[in-house]
Amino acid sequence: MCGIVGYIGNKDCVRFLVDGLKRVEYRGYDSAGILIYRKNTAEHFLVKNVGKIIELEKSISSNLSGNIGIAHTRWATHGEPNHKNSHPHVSNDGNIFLVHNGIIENYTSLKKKLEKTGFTFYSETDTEILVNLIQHYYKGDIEKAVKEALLDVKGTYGIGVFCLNEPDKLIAARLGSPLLIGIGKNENYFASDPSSVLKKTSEVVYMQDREIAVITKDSVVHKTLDDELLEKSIEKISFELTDIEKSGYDHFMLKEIFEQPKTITDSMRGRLLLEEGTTKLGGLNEHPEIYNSLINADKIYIVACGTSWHSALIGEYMLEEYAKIPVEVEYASEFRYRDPIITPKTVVIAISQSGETADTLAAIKEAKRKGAVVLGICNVVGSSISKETDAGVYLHAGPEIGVASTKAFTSQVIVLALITIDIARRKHLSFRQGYKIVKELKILPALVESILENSAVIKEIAKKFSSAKNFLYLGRGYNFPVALEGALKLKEISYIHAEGYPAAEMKHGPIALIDENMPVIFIAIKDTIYDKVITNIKEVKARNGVVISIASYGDEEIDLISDYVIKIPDTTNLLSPILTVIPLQLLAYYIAVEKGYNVDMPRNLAKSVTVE
Ligand code: UD2
Ligand code: GLU
Ligand code: MG
Repeated sequence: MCGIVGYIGNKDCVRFLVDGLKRVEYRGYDSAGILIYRKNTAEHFLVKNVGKIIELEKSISSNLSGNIGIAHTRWATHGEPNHKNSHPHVSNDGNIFLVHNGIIENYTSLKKKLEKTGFTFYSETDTEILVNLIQHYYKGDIEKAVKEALLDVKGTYGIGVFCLNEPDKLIAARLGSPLLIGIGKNENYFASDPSSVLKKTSEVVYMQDREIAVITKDSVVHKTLDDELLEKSIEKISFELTDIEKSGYDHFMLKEIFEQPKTITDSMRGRLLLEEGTTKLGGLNEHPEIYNSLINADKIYIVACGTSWHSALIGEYMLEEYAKIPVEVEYASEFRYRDPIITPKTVVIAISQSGETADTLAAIKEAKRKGAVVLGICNVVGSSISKETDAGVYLHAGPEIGVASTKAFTSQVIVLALITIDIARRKHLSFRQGYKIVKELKILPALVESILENSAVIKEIAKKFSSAKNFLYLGRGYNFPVALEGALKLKEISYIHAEGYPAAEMKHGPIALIDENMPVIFIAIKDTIYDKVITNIKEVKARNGVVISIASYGDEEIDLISDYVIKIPDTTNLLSPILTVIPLQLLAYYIAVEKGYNVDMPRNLAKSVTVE
């Protein structure tokens, strides 16, 4: 969840490490720390601080310099976010330093063992156990000691190790937490995310589970934990520096909301076949046997968490309506533990922006153990889920940095629509029907653009309601999951309690909450269930509720029964979530800004949830 960065070379690396941490700060920002080694004086410096990287920066003295270093930004799992729990952690003898991303699950038993041999622990972290376990095995060869220690460990880790006795090398290793090596000239780097090294190099080697790397300033040796030498290939980072910068926007989240016309286009690029009234997904066609399993499946499970779970629900509606395959959407964490029924014709689709979501990864492993074909829908190329799945489709939406997901959601819905149309067209969907949807897909980016151009209206509404204590979001059909997503966005960044419901469910309970202080957001576009939604709006108005409607251009009736209306263009039913969600993303964003919160780094959250 956190971020780690390391440098070894001849240059001063303090700035590089701090900037590298800033690139991944959105993943965890409970505390940060840095260990710097200065070769010519053989001195080392350990600086830590609680809070964001800026706090660390404040504690770094202006004359701190060195040519080897490891750095960490933490998302606390074991022990509160205080100074002593911050990384880098140091071994009892002061010789070994460790940054760690993940969880050492058997740390209690390891701790007992180490305590018996005289070790003392100063923090509450699992990480401090590991650094001392490495000391325990250390007999003058740090690489060997790390390997031996890791063979005792259960859990997940991406680690960077520095040993004062062997200051010409850094050790990196991974199991379950992402890690890569950046290749430079007379210097090398490691990082949990490519964005941390991109300023220096676009050439990286992605590490896989149970691999270890010995990094010097001019060499990198890759091995398995069992000491087998590995030939690894160098890959190019697929995005550029501008993709991970705010480019003039106040927040990454706002940039990412406004980027959606482009990211939606990118998710569809090369995948629309208008002349044939269908779509084509290279990632599935490349694996015909796997894809056939999906086409002929008699049941699909979609497993996901959070926002991806909401896109999965939309996928369920699409696949059942058009591809006519029964779909069940499960929280990945539930799926894993409840012995799901997997038959030879069951296919599992896992959705995750980061491709590192621990719950989803665990669900995939469980599904595979039971013999299911597993497909992935991920954004991050080369991520653990993309590697673990039999085949899949990338979103190609570019790095998403705002903690609250926006552009990944719309791209997930796009990809689910593309898969649905291709399968449906192979079955019974007519050319005319397919053509109509593909044509709508083509103009979708322009429609999103037109909603974004009207953001001022939403900003005004946000100002009026920023002090509300509760919000209710209601929608039906394809827009029921959008109601859930709108409520989640508000919770995540504005800390306002919000609930999403299918509009008709309101009268089975939530209606009791409605009074003049309760804003109710209705997704009431002109679709097949429009009339039913209008009835629901009237029910709210009859109880003095305040109604904010997301409605279709040209709908005048809705103006009469709503207090506020946000008008958006129409599209075909299954694609409507891509348009209806945009005002809800903006509303949550503007309310959070109005309340003065840190939109990109909401409290207690982290971008990719790599712990279960
Ligand atoms: C590929 C290239 C794209 C472009 C295009 C041209 C990549 C990543 N994509 O896109 O850049 O050159 O071809 O036609 O280089 N996969 C999984 N699990 C997942 C996601 C993907 O196994 O969760 C696999 C997928 O089955 C495929 C590969 O990763 O083998 C790339 O998937 P994609 O969706 O990017 O494929 P495509 O053809 O759209
Ligand atoms: N489990 C470690 C801790 O709580 C590492 C957490 C992280 O990945 O940031 O310190
Ligand atoms: Mg179903």
